[in-house]
Amino acid sequence: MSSMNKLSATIRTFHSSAARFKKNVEFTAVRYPYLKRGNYSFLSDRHLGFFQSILSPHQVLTDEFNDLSGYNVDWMHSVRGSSRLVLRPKTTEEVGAILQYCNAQNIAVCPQGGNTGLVGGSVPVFDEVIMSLGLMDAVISVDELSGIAIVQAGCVLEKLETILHLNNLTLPLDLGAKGSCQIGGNVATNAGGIRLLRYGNLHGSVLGLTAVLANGQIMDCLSTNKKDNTGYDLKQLFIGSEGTLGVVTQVALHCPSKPTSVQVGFFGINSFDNVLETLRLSKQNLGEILSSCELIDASSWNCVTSLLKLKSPVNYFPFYILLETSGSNADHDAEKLNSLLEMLLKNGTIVDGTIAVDSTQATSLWALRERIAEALASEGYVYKYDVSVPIRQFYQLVDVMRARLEKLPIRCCGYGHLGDGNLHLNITSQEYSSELLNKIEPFVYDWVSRQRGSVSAEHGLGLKKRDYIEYTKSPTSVHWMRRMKKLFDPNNILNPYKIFPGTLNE
Ligand code: FAD
Ligand code: 2HG
Ligand code: ZN
Repeated sequence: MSSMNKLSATIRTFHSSAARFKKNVEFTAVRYPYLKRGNYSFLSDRHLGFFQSILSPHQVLTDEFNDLSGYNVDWMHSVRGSSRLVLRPKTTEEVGAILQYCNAQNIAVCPQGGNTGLVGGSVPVFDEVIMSLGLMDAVISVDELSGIAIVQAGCVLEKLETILHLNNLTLPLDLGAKGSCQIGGNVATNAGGIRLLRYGNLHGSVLGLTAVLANGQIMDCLSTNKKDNTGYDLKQLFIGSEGTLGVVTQVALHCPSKPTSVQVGFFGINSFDNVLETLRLSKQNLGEILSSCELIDASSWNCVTSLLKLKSPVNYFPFYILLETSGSNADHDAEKLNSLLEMLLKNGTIVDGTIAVDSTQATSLWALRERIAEALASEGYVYKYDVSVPIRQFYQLVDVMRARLEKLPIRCCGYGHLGDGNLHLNITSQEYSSELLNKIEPFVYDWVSRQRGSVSAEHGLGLKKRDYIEYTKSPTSVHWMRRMKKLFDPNNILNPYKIFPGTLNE
């Protein structure tokens, strides 16, 4: 055991450094020629004149005077739209006026938060107008007693977390992109992340929201009641709707008390059977203080340590588990974790490990997990699969894909939210290769479907996964989703080409 000390409360400030590597990103319309532009209006001077009449100059960015590539290209540098206009509303009413006009003029709109999405949903496919929520970043209120925060949608997650901490509260969600992603984007994707194991997903934590519908109508569901059984819970429709049903402008979030004692452990493990045993015993022995249980395989560990030059306190193992506990009594929590570790070491379930002694060490341990996506992105093109699978089959898919792809990719690795059954299978190659893609898809989805998993556990469908929705959702469900989309957005102006296969306005 490298060290076994208790860690006082820690505020992790790790965030995405958005892998902005200079790469020439092919236009989506060129890479995927089967995508056809919908019959939308082309942007004219008259349209521009209208937007300029209701917004200030800094709220209207055009390609004539601005570099819009940061808005047109996704974080992974894998898709690229050709929008010529970015609108940056500051209020719900401005969002309403913009959408009302776009709907009347048949102008397609792509809502955008922090643009950290990983499925090509946050950028236009063709020339959709981008509605960027970044100027709507106010924290409207925080109430320590009720634990309720009301926030504008464009507030960056890390900023919100800092303010919550000042009020002895914390966020019910946390993810590696927190330095850039926005709470509205999180709600729109129903983001999961590393605390879902403890606090559940946003369907439970969001108490209310305001959304602007495609026709500009403002839907006020900004309730702050924890309990409200008055008819259909319409806010749920917008959670995970990926900008296709409405634009989220405000969110009321239920926030837990900030833990005063946080401990982070990092263990090396010899087999996947022992990974499962570690999970079982951690759940059993840590109970209510367990806040994360993340898996890293040797290939992901290699990538993050060698490409980002991160130091690992534990040497080479086939698997690593990062465990986090969050509680309110440091002695009690440390005693629980220490006796768990003693047991795991004694019975040979884990072979080596460390517990962070302070928040700096905890941050370094978390970096080994949270910066994997960034490390992989630096390797070239990344084929990302974010799947739910039964826990016993969690790692099988990685082995299956390695055997199938042999030497074609640079790397085929697996990591993710073990405690939630959410595997991140990542495959890298130097450049985008349709040959490799065709060897992966639809095979990978077929495999997940046979396990009765989900083809997208937390990243959503966006553009890249939309053709596979029916692999793990029944045709009846998809039929009713389409009906809902038609009802809320009959002209299909909101984030077209996303979520559903084909174009809805055909
Ligand atoms: P964007 O990427 O801008 O948009 C995502 C989708 O939401 C798009 O379809 C967009 O149209 C829509 N949208 C955005 N804002 C609004 C709005 N206000 N109203 C309506 N629609 C809107 N995801 C996880 O679930 N768990 C993780 O652990 C995780 N870790 C990540 C780590 C890294 C390093 C990176 C780069 C990404 C990670 N992600 C993770 C993915 C991503 O961060 C999440 O999907 C996040 O919720 C997206 O938020 P965003 O503000 O960047 O939204
Ligand atoms: C994470 O958990 C993110 O780190 C990204 O969801 C996953 O890169 C991925 O595949
Ligand atoms: Zn994840």
